[in-house]
Amino acid sequence: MQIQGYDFHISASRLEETLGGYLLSGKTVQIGHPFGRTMFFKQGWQSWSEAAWVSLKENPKPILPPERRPQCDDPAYALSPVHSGSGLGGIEGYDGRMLFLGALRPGARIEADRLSLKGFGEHEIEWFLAYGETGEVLARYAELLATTLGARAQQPAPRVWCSWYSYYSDISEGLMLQTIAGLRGLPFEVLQIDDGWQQNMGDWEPNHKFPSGMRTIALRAQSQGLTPGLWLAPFIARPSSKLFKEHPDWFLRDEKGDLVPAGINWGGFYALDVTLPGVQNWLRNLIQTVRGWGYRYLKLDFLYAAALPGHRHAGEAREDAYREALRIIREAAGDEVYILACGAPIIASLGLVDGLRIGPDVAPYWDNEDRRVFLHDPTGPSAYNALRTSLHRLWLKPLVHTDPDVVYFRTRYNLLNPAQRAVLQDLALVAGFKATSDPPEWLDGEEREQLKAWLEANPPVEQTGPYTFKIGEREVDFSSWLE
Ligand code: 9PG
Repeated sequence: MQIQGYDFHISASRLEETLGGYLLSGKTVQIGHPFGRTMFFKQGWQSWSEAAWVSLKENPKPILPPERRPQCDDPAYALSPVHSGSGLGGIEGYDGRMLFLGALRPGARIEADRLSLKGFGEHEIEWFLAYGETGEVLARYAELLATTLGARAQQPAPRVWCSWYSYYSDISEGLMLQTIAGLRGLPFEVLQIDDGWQQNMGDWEPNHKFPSGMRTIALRAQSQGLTPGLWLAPFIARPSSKLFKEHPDWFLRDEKGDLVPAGINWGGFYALDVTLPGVQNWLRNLIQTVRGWGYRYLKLDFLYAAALPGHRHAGEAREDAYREALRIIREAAGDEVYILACGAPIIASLGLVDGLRIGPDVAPYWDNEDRRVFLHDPTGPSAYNALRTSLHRLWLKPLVHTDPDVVYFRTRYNLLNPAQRAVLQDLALVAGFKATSDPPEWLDGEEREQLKAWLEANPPVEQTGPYTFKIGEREVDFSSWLE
């Protein structure tokens, strides 16, 4: 069939025209193309997974070491010899436009090679097929996703202070109260406590560093006009947790009955089978508990774990199981609680969460070359990895607040040079999500003023090309930073 002057061979069980393209149906659909070994628009599975244009001239290289794969991208395709992505994908045509295929529901995979673009899923799926300018095609796809999955990005995103990228897990009640006091006069809306407050992964009660309990900090934040925010990883637990010891039968296992490893940090951790009624009740209770402490902004992390391959009680497709668990969390939290999904399957989270991390962690240094180059892992913490993947996920903006992770204004404990700090600050402006972890005490007078001005500024942002933007009167070009 001819589309925009090119010959494509389409196999699908149904094809009909829609605004800007076609709607296809099928468990598997395939589009034969004439473009050969061109560039592939890859969209990794979850927040931290790579999103980028990659060349079909080189074979994909599996991430090393193998144990890290479950927390980097969809482990089911870690060894695939074919380039692939989650939910959507495209390939570059001779004229620079894109042949695009995107699923209109969760649980889909896209593969690309020199002859075809293929979509497949665990069940019958509806797809959007188009050939056109990348920006236009992605905008139309986002419009269709809003009708099938919903969109929740109406208000501007809150300005967030997050404890992770300065103190990491070395936080305490005293430090958080001191930070709240130091933030007086800076226009933040959320004070978010990250990893380090809990007893264990799985045991979501305050540890000895928070002797007065979590309510105290929530109250202090509130009294200063800040929405209290809390980090949780509700779908995972370490084997040393009370949760795991009391309910070993709640965890995801494979067909042989062996536990499915969900990641390697903290000595390894496992994923809950979120289709079990007992687990679903536990999730409801957990969310109601932290809500009861006063938290109205929840950063929910390592969410991919609920959608890992495994044998589930309800036998549901894994992204459907994940989405149902997220729906239960949304219901328990209520509509007004802000949910930021992190380490989260992208498509399956849409419509249920307010914010979505769209890249790997930033770090106070530019590159993570050992992991990126020698271990083929573009998900390691670094400013560069965060910039690259986030820039290729900005098409999500009409559907969800896109969080490219924090920016830095501090020079203390920071290897980023001024231009590198500025590029992250601009990325946050174009993504529309402002956050930092800089403790007020670490900033000198000038840095504090710069942070304040950046938080206050609200310049209009216009995308003028794949990597170029107008921010107010400034032309910003990210392409030179992508090598
Ligand atoms: C807290 C952190 C912060 C951060 C999150 C997430 O693959 N990994 O080993 C890996 C570890 C930590 C991590 C991401 C990946 O960071 O993105 O903002 O909340 O957890 O532990």
